[in-house]
Amino acid sequence: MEPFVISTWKHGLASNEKAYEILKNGGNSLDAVEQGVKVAEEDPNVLSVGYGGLPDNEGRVTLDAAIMDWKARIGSVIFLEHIKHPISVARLILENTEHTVLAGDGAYKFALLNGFKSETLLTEKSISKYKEWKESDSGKSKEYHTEDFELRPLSLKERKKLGLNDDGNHDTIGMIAIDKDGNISASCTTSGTAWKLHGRVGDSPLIGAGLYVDGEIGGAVATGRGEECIRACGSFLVVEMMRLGKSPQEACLIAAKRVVKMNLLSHKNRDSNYQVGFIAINAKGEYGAYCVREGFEYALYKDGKNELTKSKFVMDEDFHIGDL
Ligand code: SD4
Repeated sequence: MEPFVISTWKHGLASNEKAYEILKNGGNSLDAVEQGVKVAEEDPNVLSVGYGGLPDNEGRVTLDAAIMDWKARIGSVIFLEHIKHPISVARLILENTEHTVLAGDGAYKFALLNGFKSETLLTEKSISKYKEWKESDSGKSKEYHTEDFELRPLSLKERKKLGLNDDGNHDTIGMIAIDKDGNISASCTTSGTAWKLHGRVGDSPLIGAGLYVDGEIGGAVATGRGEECIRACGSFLVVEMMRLGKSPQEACLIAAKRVVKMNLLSHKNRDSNYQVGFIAINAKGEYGAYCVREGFEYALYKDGKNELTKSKFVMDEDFHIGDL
């Protein structure tokens, strides 16, 4: 099998570089997806992952991460503070414990016992953004995207004209890799929604929501508003659709439509202006992606090329709720 890797958003490009290097040198997909997303975790300019990630409403950076391999091994950390690489703590849970999930203080103590350092994850930039939010007194959590991100994105030309930055560092980094033996693993890691209620957990560390792998079928990961993905058991749904013979792209489309449907069903008092995106790989080595509305991009490193592609989306102008 020719190995390759796919990940979410523009910050996936740098993470793919690391993962692909491992795959190309004969490494396995589990190492690739752990080492790959660590690149985003340690980048202070990625405002939604690890170090530099934006804090919750109490000014605390609380991290969620999970990893799963083709042997159905799982590691997940929920609401972890002060640890720069939550994905590696998740990996240790997968390798060295009988458990699948550790949360909060327990996860933190487990990390310290295993040699991780306690660090401040706030940066000057994240502190200043937190202060701005506090002063704005909006009192609402926010799906944080880079300044250039809009739910209806501006064209590149328009962005350039407005002088908006183009670093594209939005959202969770989620990654799926298939190695030379055809084995699939997936990972995701995030600081979650900016200014979230203290204690809020998104989809990323929840197996079946933020990610899922069945070694015989394929793997999927999700990004976007965790609440909506959780409602639909998004990543599990993608894998189950592939089990029924759908291509990764078709499976991601079905999951994106399910997200929309479940959001509508539950929408009372809830903002419906959200994004959720899925990426997937099947065991044959095919890949696909789909999202709820325009704006989601994924990074694919395949056949020697690492490229960013705009995902297809459900809600275009022809969208009718009756189609779901
Ligand atoms: C969460 N899915 O915590 C993650 C973060 C994300 O846009 O991707 N936000 O809900």
